Amino acid sequence: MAQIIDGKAVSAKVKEQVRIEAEILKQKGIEIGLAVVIVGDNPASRVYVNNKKKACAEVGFNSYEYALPEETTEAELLELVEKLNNDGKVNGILVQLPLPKQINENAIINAIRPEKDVDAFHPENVGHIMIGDFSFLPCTPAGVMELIAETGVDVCGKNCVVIGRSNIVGKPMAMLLLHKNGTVTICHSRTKNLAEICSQADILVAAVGKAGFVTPDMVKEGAVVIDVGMNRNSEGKLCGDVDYAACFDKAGYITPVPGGVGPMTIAMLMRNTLTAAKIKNNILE
Ligand code: BQF
Repeated sequence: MAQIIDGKAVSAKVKEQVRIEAEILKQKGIEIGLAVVIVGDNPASRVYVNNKKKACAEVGFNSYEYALPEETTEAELLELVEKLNNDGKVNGILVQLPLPKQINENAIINAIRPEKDVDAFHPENVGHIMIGDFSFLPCTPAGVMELIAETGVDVCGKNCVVIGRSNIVGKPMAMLLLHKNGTVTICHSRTKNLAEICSQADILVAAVGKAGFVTPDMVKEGAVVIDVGMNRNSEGKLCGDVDYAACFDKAGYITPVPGGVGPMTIAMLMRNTLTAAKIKNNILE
């Protein structure tokens, strides 16, 4: 029977640390600000943006929301990003993805000053992550590493399998596990023998985007199973990529959805924004 990894509890601990540090900076006259930009009215994006603003309030950051209409052009969004790049009150810039189809996401990501890129999506930060000399880690993979640490399982030498190869989760996730000396395999839609490869994982991270994708035959007895998925099932209920009920007895540790990786993503965004403020003010770690 698996032990449940409580992402809500771990995220609360991370946010409390951030809150304490932010309070100390405030006593020195340093306020921390996060700009949250949303384009259009995707309901899921609205929920995520609200979660980020709420977390800012909890840790004592100022948040500045910019809600732009669906028809916004790339030039208009670039103009806003440039304004935020030059705004001294803004330590971090978060542009909620996905963007409407007329806007090239890479063009926007490339325009964010790397020092304010709290999602760590800018190529300069991606490069730092690959080399291992980073200041910001991408929020979701960083949150997953915290959850793995919480289990007490040491990544060093373990078989780690990541399902999914997105720039936002799969690729940086593999890199962070590699930095901890895991033996890392990335599986994706073209992988042959996917189930067999997964079944050898001591640490399995699912970032596929398909409800119920991970079934018990893909889980090694006692494995750490991390579910990054955010799907709606046929009844409209939030669920991950892992068939949680079916895998529960076989896994050693498992994250629920909701209440697993999701809250950690938000907590790590708060940590990155704090880091951005510390770097700007020459407060070295
Ligand atoms: C929870 C996201 C897919 C695509 C773009 C808490 C969040 C979710 C769940 C949240 C996500 C997912 C975010 C829970 C932010 C995580 O209690 O389980 C928080 O707000 N997330 C995002 O900004 O963009 C996404 C998933």
